[in-house]
Amino acid sequence: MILVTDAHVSLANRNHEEFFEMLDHLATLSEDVVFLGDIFDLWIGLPGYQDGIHARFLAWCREQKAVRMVGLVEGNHEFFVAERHGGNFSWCEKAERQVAEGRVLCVHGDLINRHDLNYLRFRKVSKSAIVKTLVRFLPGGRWLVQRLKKDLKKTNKAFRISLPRDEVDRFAAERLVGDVERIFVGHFHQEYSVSPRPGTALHILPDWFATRKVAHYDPRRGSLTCVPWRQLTMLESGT
Ligand SMILES: [Mn+2]
Repeated sequence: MILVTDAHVSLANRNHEEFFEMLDHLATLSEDVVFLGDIFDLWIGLPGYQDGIHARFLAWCREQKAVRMVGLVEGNHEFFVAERHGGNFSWCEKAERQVAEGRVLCVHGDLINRHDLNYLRFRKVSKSAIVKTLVRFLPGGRWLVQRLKKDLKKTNKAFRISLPRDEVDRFAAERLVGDVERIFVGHFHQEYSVSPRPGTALHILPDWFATRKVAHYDPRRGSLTCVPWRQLTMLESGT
């Protein structure tokens, strides 16, 4: 399977054309695809708040789920995607999903750091039904979205700079139990791996936004490679 995380695609970031170029390429491969969240810099899955790039992405997923597994875990920059657009994916989750017969856990990662109370509070409010209703029905909805963008920048900054290693290690130890032998995490924009027990590992994957890398994981062999997406063909022919 191919895992893509933290692409932070937006017209302003000028990375949408390359992102869709990558999707075209992924469609030529035989791999399942998991999007680990924050694929878009901002995606509010409500009528009137979506851009063409969101619709284009959904169309790709809808088409590709017929020939492969296409999954999405919402990131902290994505709102109401699971509940409004889940049908476009093989599966779409707000927080996490186990795949490969339960042996692989996919999470975005924004809930790992329990010490980041400001953020956890913000997440609760911004994803709540009340805010959803406000955004939908009040004329102030647009303003609220601008505010949301600012808050996202603020809440993300502090904990992105330093990886909360203790919290990540704790999460790995707590969740690498039972059938789960691998955990894939995005969100932190830096690579990190920890193995609390032999045969188990949690991997924080590189963000597509800065590195253009994706992860290739083979559940049968337990092998993980992170490469720039343009090298995926070589990887395919090499194995
Ligand atoms: Mn994130």
